[in-house]
Amino acid sequence: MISAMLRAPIDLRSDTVTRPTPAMRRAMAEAVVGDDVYGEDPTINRLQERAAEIFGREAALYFPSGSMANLTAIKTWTRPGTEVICEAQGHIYLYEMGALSAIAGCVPNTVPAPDGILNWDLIEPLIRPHVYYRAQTALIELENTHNMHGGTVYPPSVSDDICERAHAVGVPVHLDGARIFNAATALGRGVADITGKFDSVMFCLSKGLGAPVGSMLVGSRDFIERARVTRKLLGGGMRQAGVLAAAGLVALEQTPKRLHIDHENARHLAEGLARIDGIGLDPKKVVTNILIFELRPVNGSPARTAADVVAELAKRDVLCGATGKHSIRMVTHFDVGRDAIDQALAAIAEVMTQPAHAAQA
Ligand code: TLP
Repeated sequence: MISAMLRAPIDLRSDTVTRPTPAMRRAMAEAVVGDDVYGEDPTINRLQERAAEIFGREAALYFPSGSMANLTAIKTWTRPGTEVICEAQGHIYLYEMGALSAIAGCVPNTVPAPDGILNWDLIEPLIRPHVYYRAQTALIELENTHNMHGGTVYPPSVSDDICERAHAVGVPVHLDGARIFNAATALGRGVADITGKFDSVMFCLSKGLGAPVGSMLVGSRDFIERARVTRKLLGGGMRQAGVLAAAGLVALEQTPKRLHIDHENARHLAEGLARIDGIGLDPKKVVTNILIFELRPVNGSPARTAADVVAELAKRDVLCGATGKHSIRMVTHFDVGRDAIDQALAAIAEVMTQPAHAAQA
C-alpha cells in the first residue's frame, strides 16, 4: 500500500506533462541570455536559426505556447471580419478559447473530415466568392497530427495538394504542427519535406519533444517579421527567456529520433485495450502517440461513462482524460515506458470488469 502511494502516477493525460531531462536542466542552468525584445538573447536566436534550418525556411520565432503561436499566425494572415477554414475538431476551433474570433476577429468556417484529414473537395465549397459584402476566406488551417482524431497523420500528397490549390485561389495555408515531428516519424520523412508547401508552420517543443515550455512559428522572413509585431501585441515579447529556449534546443536536437518509441508504446497500449471487453478502438489506426477509445455496452450493461472510468483509473494511479461522454484519450511520451504501459493496461482491465454502477456508488 505504501509503495503504491509513493509510486509516481502513470500520466497518460498528455505529452505536455513531461519534465525536463537532466540534459535540458544543465543547458538551462548554463544558458547565455539577453533581452529578446531587443533581439539580443543568443540562445533564443540560436533556437530560431536551428528551427528555420530544420524546416528549410528563412526565419522562425519563439513563443511561450502553441496557442499564442497559432493565434499570431492567424492574426498575421487575416484581418477582422474574414474567415478561417479548419476541420470541425481542430484545436484552434475547440481548445484555444475562441481566440481566433475573440482576438483576431475572424469567423471559423469548419467542416468535419474523416479522421480529421481534410482534402480539397471538402475545403473548396467553403471558399467564399469574391463578393464585397461576403466575409472573405483569408486562411486555411490544417492540423498534423490531428489531436482529437487520435494523432492521425496527413498523407503529404494530400496536404501538398491542399496548399497548391489554395495558393492558386490566393489563400495562404497555416499548419498547426504541434506534433509535426510525430507525423514525420510515422511517415519516415523529414519535417521540411512534409511541410514545405505551407505558408507558416507552428510546432511545439513542449509536447512530444519534451521541453518544459515553448513553441515555434516558421515561415518567410517577411512573415516572421510581421509575426514578431503581432506577438508583441499579444504580450508575448519575452526578455531573458534563453533559459527556456536552451531546453527547447536540446529537445529539438535530441528528441525527434526517439519518438518512434512513444508510437510503439501507443500501439502496444491500443492492442491491449482492444482486447478488453467494453472498449472499442482499432489499433491499426494508432500511428503516433495519441489514442482515443470508446466505451461500449457489454453483455446488456450500458456503456461506462468516461468520467467514471477516468476517476476509477486515477484511484489506481493511472491518469487520462475524457474527450466525450463515452470516450477517453491517452497519450504516450518519454516519461511513460513499456512497463508503465503494461501496468496501465492491467489497471484498465480491472476497472472495466467493475459493473457501471459500482464506480458511481
Ligand atoms: N494540446 C493540449 C490540449 O490543449 C488539448 C493537449 O494536451 O494535447 N495545437 C495542438 C494540436 C495541440 O494539441 C495543442 C495543445 C496546441 C495547439 C496548443 O499548445 P499550447 O498548450 O502550448 O498552447
